Amino acid sequence: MADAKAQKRQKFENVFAVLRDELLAYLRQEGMPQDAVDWYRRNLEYNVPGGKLNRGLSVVDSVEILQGRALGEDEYFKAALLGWCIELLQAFFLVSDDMMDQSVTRRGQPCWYRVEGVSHIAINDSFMLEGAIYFLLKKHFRTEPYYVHLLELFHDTTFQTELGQLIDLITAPEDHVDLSKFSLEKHQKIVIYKTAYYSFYLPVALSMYMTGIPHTAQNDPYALAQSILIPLGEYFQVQDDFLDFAQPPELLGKIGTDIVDNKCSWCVNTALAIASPAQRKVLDDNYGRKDPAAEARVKALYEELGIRARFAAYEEAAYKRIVALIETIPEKPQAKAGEVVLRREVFKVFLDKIYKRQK
Ligand code: GPP
Ligand code: MG
Ligand code: MG
Ligand code: MG
Repeated sequence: MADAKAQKRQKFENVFAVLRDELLAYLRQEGMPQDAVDWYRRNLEYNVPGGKLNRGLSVVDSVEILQGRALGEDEYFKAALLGWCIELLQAFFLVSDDMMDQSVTRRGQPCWYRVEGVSHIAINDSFMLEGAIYFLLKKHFRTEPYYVHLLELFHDTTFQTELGQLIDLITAPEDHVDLSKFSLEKHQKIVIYKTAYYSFYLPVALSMYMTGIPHTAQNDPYALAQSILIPLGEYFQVQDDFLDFAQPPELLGKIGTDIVDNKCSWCVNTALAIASPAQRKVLDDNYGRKDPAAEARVKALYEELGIRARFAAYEEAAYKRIVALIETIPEKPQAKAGEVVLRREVFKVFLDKIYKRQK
């Protein structure tokens, strides 16, 4: 079982090496100097493959489930390529997010902008991770009837994520802490836009376009998929917020910055809803301060308020709610010969990957 999982990951990772080499060959073909080729290789290798690969692998899983059979070689390569395009998008976001959040570590190593000699070049490096997506899509999908859908999906999702990042950042000014501006409604908006679209809707929608699921005015399986995947993504980002506070960095692979960064996180919103006036004062005085002692006081208050138990209750309720949403899809969908239709399994597999995750 564990072996099958490792093999699956290895097979997927092998595709990355092919794509990396195609990108580097393009730089050489353009006559870029060797140090530029080496730099791009290091950017790609440092930032793209080292994560959990949930998003990328879920394109492959979803295409397999929708087709209801093992994929042929070319089909596998294309699904994996789309998966790697999401991982490139994610790398583009994370390299720049870590600069904006002034984070220290990511995936168990220093954030890219903190690597010796990189610094602000990381801004351009993040753009070049994004550029890789469109280079690869053009090279491999240009003649497919769904090419324009892929482009639109990546463009729309990127813009949605940037909107989410904008509200995440302006709700967390560095120089002015005002907890009365936070609310769970605002939090929900932030997390849906900054995380749910690109992490959950995007991989499934890509697999639906690739398998040719049609999209008509009377029947819109893409809207149905979205109605499940957005709540799933919301749940995932609440986990991210909780783990930022609760999980030791050695296990999480990154050092949490939400308290110091004055973020409108699920934890602070939950604390605000239940704090006594005295506890509220502790939050007002210590949240969003660049001071480890103040951060420790906020963490101690979270413990006192039982944020861990609140999160456990949230997680159970979210799981049940999402299972019920998944059950709105017919258990045995009627498909005509050769027609691909949406299946519960796509969503179940995705939910099971993140339920009670530790990192
Ligand atoms: C996660 O927020 C959101 C993103 C990584 C999207 C960033 C979007 C951009 C347009 C740059 P987070 O800061 O909570 O993530 P983490 O905890 O991994 O730093
Ligand atoms: Mg952020
Ligand atoms: Mg961050
Ligand atoms: Mg976070």
